[in-house]
Amino acid sequence: MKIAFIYPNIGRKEHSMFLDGAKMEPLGLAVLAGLTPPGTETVMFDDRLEEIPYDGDFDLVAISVQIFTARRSYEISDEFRRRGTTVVLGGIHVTLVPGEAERHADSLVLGDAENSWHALIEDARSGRLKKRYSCEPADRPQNGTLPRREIFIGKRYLPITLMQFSRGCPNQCNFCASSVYFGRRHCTRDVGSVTEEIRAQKRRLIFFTDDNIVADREAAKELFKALIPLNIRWVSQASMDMLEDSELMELLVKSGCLGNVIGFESIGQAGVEGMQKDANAHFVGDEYRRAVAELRRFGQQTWAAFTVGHDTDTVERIRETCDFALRHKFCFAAFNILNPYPGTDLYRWLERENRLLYGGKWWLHPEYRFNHASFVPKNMTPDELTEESFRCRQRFNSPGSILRRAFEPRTNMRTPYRFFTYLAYNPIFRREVFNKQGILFGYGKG
Ligand code: B12
Repeated sequence: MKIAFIYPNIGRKEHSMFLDGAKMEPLGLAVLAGLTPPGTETVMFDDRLEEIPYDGDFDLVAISVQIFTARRSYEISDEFRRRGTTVVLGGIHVTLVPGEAERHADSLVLGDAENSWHALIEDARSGRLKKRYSCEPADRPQNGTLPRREIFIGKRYLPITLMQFSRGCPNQCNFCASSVYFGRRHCTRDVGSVTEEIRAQKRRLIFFTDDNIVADREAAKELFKALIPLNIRWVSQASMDMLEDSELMELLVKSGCLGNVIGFESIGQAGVEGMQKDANAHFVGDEYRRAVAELRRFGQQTWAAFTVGHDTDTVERIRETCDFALRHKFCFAAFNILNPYPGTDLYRWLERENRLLYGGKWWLHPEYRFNHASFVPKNMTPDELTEESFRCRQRFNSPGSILRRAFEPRTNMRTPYRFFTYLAYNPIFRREVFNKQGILFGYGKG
């Protein structure tokens, strides 16, 4: 049996074959390949980097779908099915809107694949594929197997290894798709399996793609202790309440953490309360001064993530958010337009208030463009929200800003390695700002 795994693109710029720019390895597909029983041939195609071979001789095509790639995923699956190839769709978006996805697939996998992938392959082999395979989020991500990274060989990815220690996050932020997918569950892998995985690959720079690597503080401490002798450098995502535990922070630093994506989201108390971001509640009162000072003391090269467009935001407030990020010289920052993902409280709230644009299905709409407002904000027009958030990205990632932030002594200038990382990755993210802004979803054909 031969399975083709596919990671779809968001869309592409007009007159361009692919969305150029540096790409990271799609970990989920290597995990799926690792879960695949022996004796099954697996290949992977990354739509961001290469053509999809629709005429390939595959028994099964397995596509990973996120909301931003849904339109393109359906184009690809429709084209394969038109040619008679069986397609299975899985991933977070499929799980949140199965009724939509099933129109484009022979079979759906809802939830994590760990407990259903074997059964699906057996059924496919014997010609008894079911319409749906549902399973709860895995108790032990990867079920003790290791991702099969051979599927990435020959593709040009950034030299950083993606890996996972835990899945889920106990916080229930009202806009977050992950918290709907996982419920309030958070589960971890065995630490021994993680260290084995690190040793089994060559790179020393790891991106733990956890939703919140410090969600279970004791488990995180166990992991960090085990990482110390491995002498790696790593980044991940974490909530700022980790700063309440100094032992955790000291171990995090010793284990080689360069910094984390931290959801600051909003610089005002009312904004944080409105979105139910409990992890920030203790820190937002002084406009995050203590949090930023602590992060610096620990040498953290923070990627500050903001969401803009909340009911508490105005145009002025969004500008202040950017000023805040520039003032604190974060290593990186994201100014994401708040996006109503189906299944979230935010989506239901905006739907009730009749504020969703594009018929409520912006991710499928032929005119919706990446990084554009998909709902009517309370205190500005949708266009103002689109423009202001783009302006934040332009200001924060301007050459002058990159230079000014470079010389922050306790973070970017702490060691030559950190300085190099800063200088290597900032231009990449600057390019991404312009490459992706305003592209349409999908290619408009298979
Ligand atoms: C790492 C990551 C990134 C990396 C991408 C790395 C890469 N390879 O390119 C970076 C930082 C670049 C990134 C960017 C973005 N991301 Co992102 N990202 C993640 C994150 C944190 C982890 C994904 C991961 O590696 N998971 C680990 C693997 C093992 O799990 P998995 O892929 O989910 O696969 C498992 C199951 O889902 C299932 N499965 C998945 N696919 C398939 C397919 C089949 C056939 C089957 C059977 C099963 C199956 O089985 C797997 C094993 O159990 C997720 C959060 C999350 N929890 O998913 C957000 C997440 C996927 N990202 C999200 C978003 C919004 C974005 C951005 C659009 C942000 C922005 N505004 O710019 C961008 C654009 C993404 C793009 N396509 O270009 C959203 C998507 C929302 C949604 N409803 O789909 C998420 C869910 C975050 C969130 N909290 O809402 N992201």
